[in-house]
Amino acid sequence: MQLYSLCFILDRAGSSSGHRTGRDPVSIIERAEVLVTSPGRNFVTLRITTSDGVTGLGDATLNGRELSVVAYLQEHVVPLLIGRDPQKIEDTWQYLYRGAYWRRGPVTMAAISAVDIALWDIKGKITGQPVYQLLGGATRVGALAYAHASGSDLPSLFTSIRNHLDQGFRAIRVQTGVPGLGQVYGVGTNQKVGEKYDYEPAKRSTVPLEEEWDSAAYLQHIPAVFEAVREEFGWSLPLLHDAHHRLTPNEAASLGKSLEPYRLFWLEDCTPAENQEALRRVRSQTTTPLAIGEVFNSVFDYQTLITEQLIDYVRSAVTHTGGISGLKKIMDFAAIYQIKSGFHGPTDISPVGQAAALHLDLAIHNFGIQEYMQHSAPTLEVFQTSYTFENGLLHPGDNPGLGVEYDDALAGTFEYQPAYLPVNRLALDGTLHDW
Ligand code: GCO
Ligand code: MG
Repeated sequence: MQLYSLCFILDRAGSSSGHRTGRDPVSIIERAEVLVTSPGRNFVTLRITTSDGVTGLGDATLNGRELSVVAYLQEHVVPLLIGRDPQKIEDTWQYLYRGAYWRRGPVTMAAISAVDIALWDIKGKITGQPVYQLLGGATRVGALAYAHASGSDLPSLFTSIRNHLDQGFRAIRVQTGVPGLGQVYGVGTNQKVGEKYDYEPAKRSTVPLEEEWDSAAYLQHIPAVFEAVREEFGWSLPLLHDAHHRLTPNEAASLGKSLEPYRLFWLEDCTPAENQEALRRVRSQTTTPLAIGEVFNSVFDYQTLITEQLIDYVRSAVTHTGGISGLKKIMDFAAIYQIKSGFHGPTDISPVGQAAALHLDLAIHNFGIQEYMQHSAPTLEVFQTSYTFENGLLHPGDNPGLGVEYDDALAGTFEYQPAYLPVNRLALDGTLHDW
């Protein structure tokens, strides 16, 4: 008994991470820094450094709630990382997930995602391989990307679609203004010919801005928009649309039906995502393909949706579902049910998160499409990326790891500023509605 205890103590002492899952590490995690910058919008980045001087980056941005993840990482994760073996990605994932006792939730999962992504970056650099090679290698030459096009009316929507086609996009998300309503989700400033799409819903402000909503007006308007877009741009262009969690199951079923003639690539977030059963009603009524999941953070959020084949696309962010390791598991589960990926890629996913998504896109067999909203020039100066966009396809590049560098000096010139996503109220009587 005494001998056993002694061995145990020696083993613990021999392993600086204090656990027994194999050989002693060659290097250990020496430092983990939580970096906040705001080149036009807020980003939170975790940088892990090993005792060999290898660094890895992870994206910990949770739009509008950034500082909660900063605190979670700083207070409860960074102290646990120091001394651990940077090569043990899965063990660290389980240690942070099961070890917290309080499972799931966007803050916890954004923090775990950042650690996971940073450790994949480090493993890539240690082995000299881009991350997609470590995930099994490329199963395609690039990831089909879709752009955001929008306009307050049809002529400005058409200009926006043309601008994106001119840039090489081969799939387009279509959002428009709704007659009678002011600013609505997804509609940026009207673009002129050749001008870049500009839409940032998280406005810098100490309180959220308010938008107004009317589901009946929206349901009346949208089918005519898609009819006009099909007439103008033909039938071969993949078109997507985001209803942003606003409809009841019955309204969503009716929208899906009314859009069937225009053969959408997908209808996204037609109902509030937390009620998985709601999708049964929608699914039984329409063949319009459905995508859901950008606010999910674990495989359990998808359990009914995947096993009952209620959706066609997993919309999750690699930054909110436990990183590359977490999202890969969801996609392997989804593959059994012929459900594909459509990973979240708006500008509130940092270039580090976008790169992580691209490595996964390239490696998984059940890839569908990748959202690509394109970051601003200042953001791409702080985060220098190796990913490319050619012929409508994204590629993560072949640098070891994720292929993203962080410019500390420049990042330091952009201080955090409070910013909130809008809230939505019904135009009729001011009732708070889903945004
Ligand atoms: C999308 C999303 C985003 C979200 C944003 C919130 O489909 O890209 O709906 O536009 O609104 O990520 O932070
Ligand atoms: Mg969306």
